Amino acid sequence: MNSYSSGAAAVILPHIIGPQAAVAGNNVSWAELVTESSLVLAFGGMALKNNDVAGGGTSQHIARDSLATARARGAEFHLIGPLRDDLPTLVEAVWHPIRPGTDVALMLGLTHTLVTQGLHDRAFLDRYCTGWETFETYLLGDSDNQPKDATWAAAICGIPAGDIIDLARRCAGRRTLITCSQSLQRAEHGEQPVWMGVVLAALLGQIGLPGGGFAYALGSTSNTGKPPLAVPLPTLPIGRNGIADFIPVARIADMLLHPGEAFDYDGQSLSAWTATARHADIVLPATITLEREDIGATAGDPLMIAMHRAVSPYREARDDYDIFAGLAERLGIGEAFTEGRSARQWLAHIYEPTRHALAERGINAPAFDEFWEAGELALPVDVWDGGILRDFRRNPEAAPLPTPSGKIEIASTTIAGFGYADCPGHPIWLSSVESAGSPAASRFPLQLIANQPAARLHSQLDFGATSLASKIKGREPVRIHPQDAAARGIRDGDIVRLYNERGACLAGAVLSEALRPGIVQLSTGAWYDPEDPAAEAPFCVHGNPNVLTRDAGTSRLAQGCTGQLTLVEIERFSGPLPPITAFDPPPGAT
Ligand SMILES: Nc1nc2c(c(=O)[nH]1)N[C@H]1C(S)=C(S)[C@@H](COP(=O)(O)OP(=O)(O)OC[C@H]3O[C@@H](n4cnc5c(=O)[nH]c(N)nc54)[C@H](O)[C@@H]3O)O[C@H]1N2
Ligand SMILES: Nc1nc2c(c(=O)[nH]1)N[C@H]1C(S)=C(S)[C@@H](COP(=O)(O)OP(=O)(O)OC[C@H]3O[C@@H](n4cnc5c(=O)[nH]c(N)nc54)[C@H](O)[C@@H]3O)O[C@H]1N2
Ligand SMILES: [Mo]
Repeated sequence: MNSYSSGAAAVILPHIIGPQAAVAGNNVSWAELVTESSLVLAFGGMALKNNDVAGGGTSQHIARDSLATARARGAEFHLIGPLRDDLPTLVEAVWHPIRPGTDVALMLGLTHTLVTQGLHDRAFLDRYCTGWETFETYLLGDSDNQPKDATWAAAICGIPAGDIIDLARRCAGRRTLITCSQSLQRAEHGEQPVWMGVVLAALLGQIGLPGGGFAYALGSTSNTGKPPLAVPLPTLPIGRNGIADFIPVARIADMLLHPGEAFDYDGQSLSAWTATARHADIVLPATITLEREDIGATAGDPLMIAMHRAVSPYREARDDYDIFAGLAERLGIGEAFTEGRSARQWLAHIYEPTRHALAERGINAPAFDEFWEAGELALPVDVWDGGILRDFRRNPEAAPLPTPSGKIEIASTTIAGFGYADCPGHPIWLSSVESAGSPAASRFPLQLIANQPAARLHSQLDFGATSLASKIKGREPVRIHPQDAAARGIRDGDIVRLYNERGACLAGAVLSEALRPGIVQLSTGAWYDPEDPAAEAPFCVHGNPNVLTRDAGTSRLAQGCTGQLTLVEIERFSGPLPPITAFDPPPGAT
């Protein structure tokens, strides 16, 4: 997964539980959720709009049916999130409309309740975890005179203390599954909800059991929680980069603005990449998937697709491969890069290991040309085995986790050793610079959720009919609670201006009671359309929320993306509507 998707989680999970890839994909399956889970506590929900999408494509959309079947069996769902539609109505979830960015406080309140009522699994903590005592000191308030009890949590997260206590009791003593959407970690201190989610699951003693414990990103994309493929997928050799340095992708703007300055990352101090260009002056037009040949395949999906060229490339557009081959040629390493193969020849070449593995298993293993002709090929899957957490649960001595202690790290001496105030050695409640109650909220009182769009993937095909149909007078829709709209004289369908000290954008108002009051939601991906590209504070007339979000890392540990949450104010926009120019070619382009 890329750094945006899992920036903070990808760094924190290996410290506390083991490789993120293993934990995200392999420890709790949809099939187990259907047959085993008794209570699902979905932090950030499991929105169907996200579940239909995954890198590499999806041939089987199973989330809706899985959720429905689990519900029909009697599984109890709780949605922890500011938007009611982050779980489909068919699961009849109890909605806990939390204040965004405060999940850690709620989790602490639940944990405190479990501990003080003796409902936690002490034996599990002793056998499988390390650092409980350190954390307990903080939880009970011995270290800061503030017990993290339900009353304390309620004041922060906006969920009544009685509900927190009731929820904690419901979670105990049954097959409870804690899921944590990717969105939770895409905010300031985004490491904390992931870490604290693991701690809560550990306390309930369900980690490693079928359908129980902790599942990261189950429900955020469509190919998590599905059985692994039994054969390798066609992949290109990636070679070895001669340069070992890297930068967390969410920090790229800082690197460009402050070349040469150091920054912290996961216990290291790295020096910045010195770039000369701030904006692209040269554009190399690339084909889109419909204009080229490829193999569609992905780890969680058992169907391999021969992606034939559907339309011929537009004007001078070239495949990415041909662009890079051309660049390699100019660098004098053309042959080393292409190994003498065309794109089609590469497809045939990388298909071979898959064909070979199929043949070895005595399964239908067509030659490449046959596969290409047939258009698709079903791949076998392995039996779901619950991954490293199941093995660890069975025998923690024989199958320790790949963490420093070999156990689940409720407190981490490694992280404590980094000395980061914004990510200390155990999960902790830290308020955000921009949150309800922070000084900035007096000027910008609404919390903006910039989540993934329902009508497209990020910005892709924003000019297409499906995305355009979701717009209001050509602007991206912003959902706002009727109370907040009324207080600002905003009616459904009005064009509004969202602003804060960093920038502003236009959007079309959609009034909705599916939001907690005080929250507005404007998804990402409307093509950036600045009225004046040179303005210090950008004004996007189309509705791209990234003119409003803060470009700061999650913490010194992961430096992940924090684009999900920010503070704004909204007003009706009554001026003449500026035209949308984002879909027009830039001046000078032919
Ligand atoms: N249709 C569609 N599907 C997609 C994508 C897309 O662009 N379009 N993108 C794909 C990609 S790359 C990714 S990484 C995944 C992302 O998957 P996610 O990150 O899970 O998706 P989001 O829609 O950003 O967020 C899900 C929900 O989390 C809730 N939320 C936000 N902040 C908080 C918070 O502080 N606390 C709680 N409890 N809830 C909060 C919001 O209500 C939001 O609707 O989606 C994938 N699926
Ligand atoms: N505020 C806020 N911002 C966010 C997020 C959020 O929750 N809130 N979510 C983040 C997340 S999880 C993600 S994954 C990122 C996604 O961010 P990106 O991956 O950058 O977004 P995309 O719009 O999918 O793609 C970027 C560009 O790739 C181009 N492209 C498509 N196909 C091809 C191709 O075959 N070849 C070439 N060369 N180019 C191609 C598209 O035209 C598009 O211009 O956004 C992040 N941004
Ligand atoms: Mo992502």
